[in-house]
Amino acid sequence: MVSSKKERSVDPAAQEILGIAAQESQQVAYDRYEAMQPQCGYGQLGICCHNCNMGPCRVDPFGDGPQEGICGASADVIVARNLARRSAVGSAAHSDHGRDIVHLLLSTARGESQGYSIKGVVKLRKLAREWGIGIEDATSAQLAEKVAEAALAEFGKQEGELRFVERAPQKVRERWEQMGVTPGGVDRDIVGVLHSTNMGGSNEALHLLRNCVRAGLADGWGGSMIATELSDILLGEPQPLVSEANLGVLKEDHVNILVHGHEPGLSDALVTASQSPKVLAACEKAGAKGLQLAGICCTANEILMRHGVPIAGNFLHQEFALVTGAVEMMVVDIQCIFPALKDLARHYHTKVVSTSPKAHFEGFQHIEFDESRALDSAEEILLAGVENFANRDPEKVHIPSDKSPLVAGFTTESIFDHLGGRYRPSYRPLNNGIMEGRLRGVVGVVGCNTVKQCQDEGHLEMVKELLRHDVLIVQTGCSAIACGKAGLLMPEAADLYAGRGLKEICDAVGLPPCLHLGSCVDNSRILTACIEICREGGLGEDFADLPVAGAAPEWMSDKAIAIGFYVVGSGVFTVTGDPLPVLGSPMVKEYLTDGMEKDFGAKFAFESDPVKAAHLIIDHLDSKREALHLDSMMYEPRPVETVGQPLQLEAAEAVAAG
Ligand code: NFS
Ligand code: SF4
Repeated sequence: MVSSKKERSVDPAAQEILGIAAQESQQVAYDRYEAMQPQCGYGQLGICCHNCNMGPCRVDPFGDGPQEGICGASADVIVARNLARRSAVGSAAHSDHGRDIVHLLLSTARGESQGYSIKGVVKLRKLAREWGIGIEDATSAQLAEKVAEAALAEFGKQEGELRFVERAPQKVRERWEQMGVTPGGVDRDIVGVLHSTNMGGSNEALHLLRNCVRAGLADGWGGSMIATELSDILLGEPQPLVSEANLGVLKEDHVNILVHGHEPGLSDALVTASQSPKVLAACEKAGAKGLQLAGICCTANEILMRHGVPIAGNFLHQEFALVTGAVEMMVVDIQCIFPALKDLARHYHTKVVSTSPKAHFEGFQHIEFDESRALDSAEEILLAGVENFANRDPEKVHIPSDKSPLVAGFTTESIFDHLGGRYRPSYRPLNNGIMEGRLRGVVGVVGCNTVKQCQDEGHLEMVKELLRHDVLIVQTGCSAIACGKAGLLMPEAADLYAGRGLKEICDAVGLPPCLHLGSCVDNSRILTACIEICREGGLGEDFADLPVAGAAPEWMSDKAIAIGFYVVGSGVFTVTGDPLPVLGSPMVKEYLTDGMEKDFGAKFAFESDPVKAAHLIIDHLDSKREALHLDSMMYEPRPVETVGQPLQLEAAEAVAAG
């Protein structure tokens, strides 16, 4: 039974493309998902182990068959061990990305890269001060070299704690200390957690679950935070800007080149190279009006945040983009890339080019990106894309017209400026808004798309329900793109979706009700924003006190597991759509969704209905508000019937007043 287009995605561009893919007999992920049914129940429940060659072993969830593996590992241990591995893999992915940024900053500081300069000087000086790196009259390059060396040492650190641990509130650090999860070195923590999952290693579920947190914290307060801070230093601190999202950003009369993946180093160089006279001349010669660069997934978010390059789509759009028949080249680096792209590339004329020494793909062309000649490398890649314009088959071109304007480029620091004004930057208005009951709280809605849910529906339904209840939304990753495509990242969205209190705040300071903070490593910006909220005062001194929460309604990647563990491990309640793969162990499920709170100040909830999930969050925010003795909410939630229509307060009041 093939699911309908509408069951697959709420995005009209996606629905249109799914129709075209079917007409042209092209498979996309949803088709492979259906062919995969039924999926392995042991895997879904997390009770399959192949950690040694006596296995694979599985535990019978109905109690008739084996209740432990050949070595004696229980379902609890197997489930927790599998989860710890996945948390470590997610942490490794973000952290290895962070490491590459550090190397690029280092080579730029030493004059060994091409086309990069140190753009975030303010942040560089701030971080140098924070880390006690002081050199009298140092140039930016000298300071950047020292900061990069110190950051690099965070990965291989063998003693002590990660430097960014000092940023965490005292109470959070005390809990980590008690639980033995304070991150001490990015690589060391990840290796330690992986080691614990080796056959005959740790065989206590609770210990393994603490290791899930430890791997996560090494990501959030280590690899990801380093990635964000050093990307800002090297490539510039994002500032709010306007752009567009969805497949309608592709242009029929242009050469369309997409970047997909995660590392900002390559995509940033492609942005620079896309303006080179040589590339533009090549476009003209090829008979194209110009070059349209656009992005998919998090590398898209990186160049959106810093250059306003439009977004072609989120995770599941990687295949849809090729089905437009109008993409000359897709340049990929690392993470979230479907190897299946090669099949669509064969049917259409698209060249798919892998560029990272860390990720090669059968059937893609590999052109390795060399940062010592980044601009030349980027130019060569683009020229090969332009050349492919001649191979485009006009018969196969179908570009949906859908696209939406959006505002992106928010950071912990730029929210500051927006809220308090450039001359009095402060989180005070935000804290006051929460304290006086105009805002219920702040929620991070983040994460992926998955074929297990209707694309974007979870993100959009949850966000709209929260907005209606006066919750300010912060976003990253594919969730931000989902909301961008749907118009929720515009200031006007406050009028259409926000409750009255949230709308008043958005109108007063000119913010959209959903703030796009960047890529998934930029979830670390949510941590630093929470630090600022605590520091500003009035809402508690611990993340666990704050009326805040996290959500990943359509998560799919191991990176999302690591993020979940550092967010919950830092004291912030988090709801996932699909449950984590732990249902084969009632004990593990109970710990994650309940017991964890006494150890870490927060817990997970699993709820696949996005509106119900939003209400779990709303109840959570209200309980935190109550514990803080905050004022009750100033206004009733916005009535459901008015969602999506302009809220004409003045007019409504005038009528009411007669
Ligand atoms: Ni995050 Fe980004 Fe998207 Fe999920 Fe993949 S792109 S790092 S993992 S799918 S949000
Ligand atoms: Fe089986 Fe134990 Fe080996 Fe896992 S580690 S495969 S449960 S024997």
